[in-house]
Formats: sequence, structure tokens, C-alpha cells
Amino acid sequence: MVNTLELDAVVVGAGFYGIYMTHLLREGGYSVCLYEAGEEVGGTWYWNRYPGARCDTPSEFYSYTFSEELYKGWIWSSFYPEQSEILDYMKYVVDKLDLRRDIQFNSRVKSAEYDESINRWRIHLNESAILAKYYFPAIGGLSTIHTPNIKGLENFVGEKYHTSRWPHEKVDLKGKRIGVIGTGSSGVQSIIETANEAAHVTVFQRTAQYVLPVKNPLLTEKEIKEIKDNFSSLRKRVRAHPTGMPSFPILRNYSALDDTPEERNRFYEQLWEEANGFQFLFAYNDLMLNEKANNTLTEFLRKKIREIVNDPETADNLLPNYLIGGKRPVVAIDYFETYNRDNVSLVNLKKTPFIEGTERGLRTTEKEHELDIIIFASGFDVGIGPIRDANIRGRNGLLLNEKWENGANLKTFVGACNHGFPNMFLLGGCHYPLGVNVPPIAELMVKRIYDCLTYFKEKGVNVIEATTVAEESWTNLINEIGEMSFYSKVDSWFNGANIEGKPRTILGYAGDFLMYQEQISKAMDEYNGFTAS
Ligand code: N01
Repeated sequence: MVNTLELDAVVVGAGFYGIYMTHLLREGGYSVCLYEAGEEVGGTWYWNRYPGARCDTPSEFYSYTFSEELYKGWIWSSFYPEQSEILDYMKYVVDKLDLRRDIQFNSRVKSAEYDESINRWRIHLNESAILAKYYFPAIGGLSTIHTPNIKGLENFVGEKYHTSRWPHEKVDLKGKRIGVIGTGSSGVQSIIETANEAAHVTVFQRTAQYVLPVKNPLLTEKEIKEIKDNFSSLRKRVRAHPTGMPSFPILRNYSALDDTPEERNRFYEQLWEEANGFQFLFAYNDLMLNEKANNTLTEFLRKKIREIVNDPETADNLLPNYLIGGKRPVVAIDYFETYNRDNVSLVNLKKTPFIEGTERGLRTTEKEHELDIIIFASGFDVGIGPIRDANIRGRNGLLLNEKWENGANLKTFVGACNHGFPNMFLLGGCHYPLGVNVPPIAELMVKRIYDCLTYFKEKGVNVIEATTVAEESWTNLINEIGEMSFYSKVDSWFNGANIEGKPRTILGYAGDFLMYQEQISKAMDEYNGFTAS
């Protein structure tokens, strides 16, 4: 017997988007429940608990800003927060907002379909279904894991973990032979951390990465006070920065090409010593816009790798060769230094690809690598995977994933809305900004969507739906900006190229945060992109 509960709204996923949406809906008098597959809140930070997991956005800006009391009631310990601290922050938020009574944990939503006869979403969990007027999947773009398709992997007798499904119990890495597949943000952090404990770490690298140096000092009492005292200007400062991280100003407001090579090199050396993560990308005002300017930085970073890594062959294999910023830059403490350890070795999969998994490990064209543990730091089926898994059917039973043709025909209106899927708002995921700090975007978009609901509610409207014109227009904008940006010039998850056979398409908004706010305002201010009934 299936019980059917009736609500105004269902939210799925207790990350930054889902929590804020639930809060606003409840404050606005809607009956709402947030369903979360995990046993706690946190979203990304609940699932990604691999060794070394940390955020590369300064903690000061990796927070909600909609409430002064909420902001000031939490004190971050360091400049870049660790996974466990962010998880604690999110628990603090839901407790402070008293949201737990509207959250149901251990509840994976299996599917949802729009019932046109009653204008309601029917949302299916394992044992029950819910009818809701509004549906808000806040399931994240990076939640469907990707694991390389290596023949014979099932024969491996050791342990296997994906970074995004890391066990909650401690995994004993001490004295183990560990293979890490992948050198994105998760891989780099895992490699550095596991090397401290493992007998040996073998890194299986497909594409070499630019990894920017960083330090992570504890915040002093003086800094914490300053952060709190500056709250009144915080949101303004965040929204005035191209990536929503105002601790990284443009240091030289002119082209990198306008300095002499000697001066540029001196300046880059200084920044390397300062080790302030993403700050490098804002050294000059055109590093992310002009390929020649970009090359000055990538040349410098390759030189640093050669200087740091003792073994010339390993150094050579670690040299990236693409536009920095075209794929997500990685930030870490002493990554290249890790390759000088006796217990770390590198396999360049471009030279010696995988042949198969074996009982004892992984065989490449060079040899069999014997391992006790394989860590898959191999990323995600970004954007499209979560929508496929969510099984969302709109009018006439059309699956959203079919409408999008698995990504080949991806279309949205402002990332959130789809023609044929009335009263449904995707929070985060496709067509949201690619390179911008997440909490400020979540706040901006959740509030925009909430205001949109209020606007139509006050007019007595029951059903709103994106028009095809609005959808085409937003999608064209995404594609035009994407094509102009470095994101279309480098293979990565930004464009679907990280997974063999995945349709290549720009998955997100490639402009900066200022442009995004302008475009969103233009697209949503008059609500002309919706039909209402
Ligand atoms: O995933 P990724 P991630 N055979 O896709 C390799 C955020 N994040 O989990 O580069 C062999 O970046 C793949 O190789 P290639 C952040 O936005 C933030 O690391 O595609 N290798 C790559 O090296 C980030 O961008 C933080 O050629 C294969 C790696 O696996 C996003 O999450 C921390 C392969 C995947 O890298 C995703 O990061 C962690 C195959 N078949 C994550 N398939 C911080 O804030 C893939 N790879 C610090």
C-alpha cells in the first residue's frame, strides 16, 4: 500500500541550494519537505569525504550571507575550510534555521512525473509517493560518479573506493599499496594525503594538471573580527568579483603582455612564494581572456614543475599543455613536491594506457601494478548524469533526459526551467555558472526563483512554465559565451569531454559572476519567459 502525502513543495538534496530553498519556502508559508538520500545534510560535503578533501574557496566567502545572525554565529578555523568543517557548518545552518523537522534523511527520490490532470508533481520514494505543486531538484551537477571502464576490474581482490563515495568509517591506508586514478581536484588532494600513510602511491594520470600552490593558515582572532565587522559590505563585495571570491583582486589591471618578460617572471615568482591559490589567475586582467597572456603563465608554471620535481622523466610527464582556466584549475599544498617522495610514482596513461584490471592490481601496456587499494578520483558525469538518475517526466510522460538527448540537445531557461516541465525548478547543475563560487550563486538563484513564485502566486497563477522562446534564447546565450571562452578549447567536464562517448556540449555558464547577474536580471525581471495559467 503506497501512502500519498500532499505538499506545496518538494525539494531534493540538502546542499547549499536545497537548504536555502527549503528555508525560504517555509518562511513563505508553503508546506515543504526536503528529501535527502544521505543520512545528514551537506550535499557535496557529505559525499566527498576522501582523505585531504578541502575547499579552495576562502571560508569567509564560502558561506550564506542572507542572514547576518547566521553569518556571524559561525567561526571558521582556517582560510580554506576542510570537508569536515564545512559539513559542521551546514549542520549548524539547518539547526540554527530549525530546518530538520522539514528534512527527511535516508530518502532517495527514485522518480517524479507531472500529472497534468491535477497539475501536480508525483514524486516517488521507495515506499511512498508525494504529490506536490512545485518540484525543486537540488541534486547537484557533480553527483553521478564516473568510473573508468577498465576491462577485468571486477577481478581485483583489493579494496576500491570512489572519492565521492568514501566510506564513513576510517579506511586504513597505512602501509598499503595504493593506486589513484585521476589528477583533478579530488585526485590531487587524495594523492598528497595518502602519500603520508601509504607504503606506496601509484598515480595514474591521463592529463597533467596545473596545480597552483596554496597555504592554509589558521585564522587569527583579529582576522575573524575583521571578517565579522565587514559583514555589511560582504554581499556587495562578493557580487562585484568575477568569481565571487573578493580575496583575489586583479593585481595588475593591465595585460600580462605589457610587462617585460623579466618583470613578469619576477612577479610570478613572488606570487608562487606567496602561495595564495587562485590569486595567480588574477595577476593580470587578461590571463583568462587572451591566449598569449595565458601562455605567459602556463610557461612559468611548467618551469616551476621542472624545477621542483627531481626526476626529469616524472617532471616531463607532469607538464600540462593547455590553456590554464580552460579546465578547472587545481589548488594544493606541495603537490609537485609529493613526486620527490620515495613512495610515490607516476604512470602517464597517455604513454602507457590501461589494458585491464587483474586480481592483484592494474595492468598497463608497460606492466602490472600491484595494489591493495584503488582510489577512483575519476570525477563525474557532470550535469547530465544526475538528470538521467532523477527520472523526471514532464508533460506527455517525456523524460527530461530524453528531451536533452543525453546532453546532445541540452536546453534550459536560466538553468532552472524547462518547457514541458511546469512548476519545476532545477537548482544547480546544467547552465549554472562554471567557474564561480557556489554559495553566492545558490543564494542569488534560489531567491530569484522564490521571488518568481511569489510574483505569480500573488497574481493567482497556479502553473508556470518556461516558453520555448525563453529556453532557446538562454541556451543560445550559454552556447555563444561558452564558444568564446577557454572552456570550449580544452577537454574537461565543463564540456563533457571527460567521459568517452558523452555528447560534447557546454554544460554551464562560462561568463563571470558580474555578467551572470546582469543576464539573469535581463532574463527574469519581467517574467516574460514564462507562460502562466
Ligand atoms: O573530478 P575531475 P574531481 N582514465 O573530473 C581522470 C570540484 N572539486 O572529482 O583530466 C583515466 O576534475 C581525469 O582525467 P582528464 C571541482 O569543481 C573541488 O577531481 O579528464 N583517468 C581527471 O584527472 C572539480 O573540478 C574541490 O584527462 C580518467 C580525473 O580523473 C570537480 O569537483 C575538491 C578517466 C577527474 O577529475 C571535479 O573534481 C574536489 C579514465 N577513463 C572537487 N576518466 C575543491 O574545492 C577520468 N579520468 C578543492
